[in-house]
Amino acid sequence: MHKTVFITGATAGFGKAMAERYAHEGWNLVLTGRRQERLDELEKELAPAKVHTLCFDVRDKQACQEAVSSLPEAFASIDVLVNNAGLALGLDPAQSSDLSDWETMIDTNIKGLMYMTRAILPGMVERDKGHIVNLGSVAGTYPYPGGNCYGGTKAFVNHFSKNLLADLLGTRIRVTNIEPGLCETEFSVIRFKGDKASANKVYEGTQPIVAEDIAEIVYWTTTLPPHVNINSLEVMPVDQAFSPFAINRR
Ligand code: NDP
Ligand code: 8X3
Repeated sequence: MHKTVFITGATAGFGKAMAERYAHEGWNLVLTGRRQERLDELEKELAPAKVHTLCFDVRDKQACQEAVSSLPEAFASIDVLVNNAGLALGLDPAQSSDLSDWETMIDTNIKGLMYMTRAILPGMVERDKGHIVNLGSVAGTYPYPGGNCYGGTKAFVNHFSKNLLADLLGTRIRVTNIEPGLCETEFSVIRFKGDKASANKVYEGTQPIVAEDIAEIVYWTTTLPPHVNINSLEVMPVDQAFSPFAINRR
């Protein structure tokens, strides 16, 4: 019996690499994103893997619910949900950030993740089987200038993940929050709104994590013996570390 993984945001970055990883291991895949042409391309690339694509915006509560209830029987028993769809917008200080960017991050990273979880979790509880993997971030633990709302959304993901575990005690359902640091995907191009020069600077002269690294880690957390739960996993490139507190001197 094939297992089924449901990955949100599979059209790029971590989500696409995870789709490739799980397909390689013979899983059935439900892949989502807002760009149908990319989903179609990915489905072709992953053949002969069994793939079901769903094109919708995770900010749309009804679309999330309908996507899950529309699943054909072969894909309806989800073993792993990866809440990966998400983004950062802007790196301006809070006082001059664009409020609509904040709303988009909250609607996607927090509310979208909640909608998908709420749509899929009852089935997992009924089957007493399942694993929810959330994409948090080091930004959810460590503040940095310009991280403001993005970091806030990922702090939510961290605490929401742990609170899910509290509710799910007594079931066989696992919950994991993956917290990556510097990773090269389309993330920075989106953050800088298409400004590729600024995006490239983020990774210049260093060796960031790549999407395949995260895919491997996520795959590993979901294939450990069923009595083992990785609560959270923080991962940074060797080329990234911490700074002392910043102090203003007058
Ligand atoms: P990418 O920009 O490469 O991919 C983001 C994916 O999310 C795309 O497939 C995009 O699909 C999807 N997505 C974004 N908004 C929506 C939406 N409203 N509805 C549906 N899908 C959406 O970024 P990453 O792969 O790097 O990011 C994946 C996750 O990892 C995010 O949650 C991010 O915050 C987190 N993360 C990233 C890090 C990094 O440095 N790269 C580090 C730590 C965490 P489409 O546009 O087709 O809808
Ligand atoms: C992405 C990592 O440090 O750019 O979540 O916020 S960071």
